Amino acid sequence: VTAAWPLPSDDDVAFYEEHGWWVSPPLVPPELLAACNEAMDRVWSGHFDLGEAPNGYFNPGDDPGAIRKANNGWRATRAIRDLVFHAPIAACAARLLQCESIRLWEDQILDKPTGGDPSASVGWHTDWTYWGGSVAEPRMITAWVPYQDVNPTNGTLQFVDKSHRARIGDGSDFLATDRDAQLERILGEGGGDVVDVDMRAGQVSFHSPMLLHGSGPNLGPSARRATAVHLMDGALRSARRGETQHYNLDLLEAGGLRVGDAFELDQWPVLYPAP
Ligand SMILES: O=C(O)CCC(=O)C(=O)O
Repeated sequence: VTAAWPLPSDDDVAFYEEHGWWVSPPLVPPELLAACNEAMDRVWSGHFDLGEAPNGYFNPGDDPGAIRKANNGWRATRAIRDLVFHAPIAACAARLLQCESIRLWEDQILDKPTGGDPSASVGWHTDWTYWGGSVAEPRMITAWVPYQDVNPTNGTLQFVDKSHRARIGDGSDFLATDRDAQLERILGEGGGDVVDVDMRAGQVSFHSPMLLHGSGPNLGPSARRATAVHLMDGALRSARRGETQHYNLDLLEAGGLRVGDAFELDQWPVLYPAP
């Protein structure tokens, strides 16, 4: 069976393993991105067409220059749900992670207002900093889906190339705004190669949970919007380690599973093989 979209080739998988990231050809149709854009407007105004508020949604009165972010938009609106379930995304993730099945871990909807405010930036961090206390292994991957073209001007995603091999943990902070100083603190003298991902709307970038990444302020003409679809190997087991746990661990136990079990509840739907 040939897929209706281009899956990562063996060379692409090797690139992902070496660099810790990979950018796909166009995978998401413009109509779906337009629907997500409208859905994000509705979420920020407090309207959830699937009935459930995402967690941490923006409140009117919050700093208008700062980044707006909410988790699990797929439970709040049909359009974001369609994006999270868009089959090519999880199919590419399965190829890159080389696993049999993919489940959703969570999504994040992200809106970076224009105006250049440093509080719209995203500090350097690894996703593992936030997830590693709750899962057994880093068999996870993020698919980042911008709703419009992205470039260094409008605050595209930035990766420290190959940093997934460096096991960087300390100093990772999504909320940091002193990004240059932060990067120096984390990487020390030698520094690292920062890659600004330049993408056309419809492309998807994938990164390892161990890869250091962040994004700068938005100096473009309009908001820079994206959904990060955080995915895991469907067989990944939960664990409890260190001091901080992700809220998914509480949800797993509240759903009647035990720490050590895989995340086999509707909260974490199987996205590949496509349902
Ligand atoms: O949208 C951004 O700038 C940050 C996204 C991010 O941190 C992620 O996708 O893991």
